[in-house]
Amino acid sequence: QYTDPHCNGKQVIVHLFEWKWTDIALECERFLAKKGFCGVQVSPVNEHAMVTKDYPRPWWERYQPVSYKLTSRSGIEAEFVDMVQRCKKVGVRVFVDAVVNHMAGLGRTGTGTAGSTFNSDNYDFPGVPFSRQHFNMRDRCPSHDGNVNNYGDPNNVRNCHLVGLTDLDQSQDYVQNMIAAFFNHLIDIGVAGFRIDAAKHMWPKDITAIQNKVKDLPEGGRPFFYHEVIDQNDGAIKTTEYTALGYVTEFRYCQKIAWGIRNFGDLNNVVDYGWHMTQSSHAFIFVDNHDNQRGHGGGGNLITHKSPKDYKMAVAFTLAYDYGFTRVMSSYEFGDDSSLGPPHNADFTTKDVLINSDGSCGNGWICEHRWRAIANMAAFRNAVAGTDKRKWRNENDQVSFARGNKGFFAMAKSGHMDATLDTGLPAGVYCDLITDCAQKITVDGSGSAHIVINNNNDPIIAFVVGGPT
Ligand code: LAG
Ligand code: CA
Repeated sequence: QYTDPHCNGKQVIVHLFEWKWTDIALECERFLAKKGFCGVQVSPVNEHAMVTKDYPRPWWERYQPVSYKLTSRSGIEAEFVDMVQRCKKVGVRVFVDAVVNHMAGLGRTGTGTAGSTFNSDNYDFPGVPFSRQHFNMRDRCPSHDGNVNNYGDPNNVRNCHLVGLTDLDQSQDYVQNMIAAFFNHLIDIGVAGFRIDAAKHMWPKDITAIQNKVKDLPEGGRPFFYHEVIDQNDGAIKTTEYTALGYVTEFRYCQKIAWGIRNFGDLNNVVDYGWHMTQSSHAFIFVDNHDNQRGHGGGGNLITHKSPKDYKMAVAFTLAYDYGFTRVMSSYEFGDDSSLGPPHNADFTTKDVLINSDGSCGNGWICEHRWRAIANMAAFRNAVAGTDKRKWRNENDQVSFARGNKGFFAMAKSGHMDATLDTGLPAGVYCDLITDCAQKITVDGSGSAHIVINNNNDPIIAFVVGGPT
């Protein structure tokens, strides 16, 4: 249940972090559909605080909801509707980052992005409306200062205020109804599913109650759900508490793939059930996300766009491998400033995504999802979906494997490889997907092929049965 992303079997979504709705609509039409992406995770769509205290308009203001009206820093409701419809028309679905654990943080008051007033200190959000009685108060929260501060205690994690954010009580019928109405509004518009922000900080039974109030998609079927649960074997909350509710984020994979790229030997162990990693059919995976790439939630020594060669290998490998449901990150430049909002004009409106003539992005947008070693691997993952991994080889800082008899993938850390390998694929001439067919690979009648990698920037080769020729 809740595990079908409703995109015709496609396998990869991209998080266009902080993009405006107008730009996402264009990207669906000009790029994502063609490359075989299933969908886009968009930044929170609902009304949020405009933070100026502490920092001028940080990205994280969007994680401080004011109401469920659909005007945000990414655009107004009409633009959102237009985007969802245009993307859907070309087969690309929209997944909404749903922030429903909490409303804005204590100490914040004023007017939100849709014009609603709010006063967090009074727990007053008339734009919904929510008031004091709908929140978890100190009587339900066992921590001394009201904040989440003991990850060993589920009551503390789920009933206290996460970093001072006013914590909704989702056990109440009224609160469930408001959240379900928000979701149902989005489903009416054509959204295919939800990322549940801070799911770790909500009780699974309360999320289930909300899901039970959410309608089927207009075309039939339950919406796709993936729950954000940071479980690094370091607290009381486990991803397995959420697998009945859809997919669950698997942050241990971020750590494992970083180790694997730094030391190819560790790629033998990138999915480690001894480490309690979530079963493949419920693991929602990514190399990095908008938090841990800048040292927020679950951060650490991860691989990001800041080391492009390692990043391309990490993402390409992830898309080739037979584990989980995959999301690709698409970032903007932030240097060392972990609060910096998206590229913006002087009045803090978000800048357009500029597309250069070579297909890369400008105006401060990184667009990892357009890097060819990443973009072209979506088609690989789509083509090999459902197949097992075979012919695994990992030696001399080179790794290669087949997916069933449908695809073959190889990668060389040094940028050089020259080997004759058993691919297990039918005889024929195949196109390397990474180079858009500039390189061809011949598989002989015994399944053998001479695999050559000579590219220090994109040290990867990938080809599939039924691909371009
Ligand atoms: C998430 N997943 O569970 C989001 O992925 C993550 O980005 C959110 O935190 C968090 N949960 C709450 O939705 C982000 C920032 C925080 C930020 C918070 C609220 O990582 O740093 O907190 O959004 O905007 C900020 C300040 C805190 C302050 C708090 C309340 O950094 O110092 O206490 O606001 O005013
Ligand atoms: Ca909570």
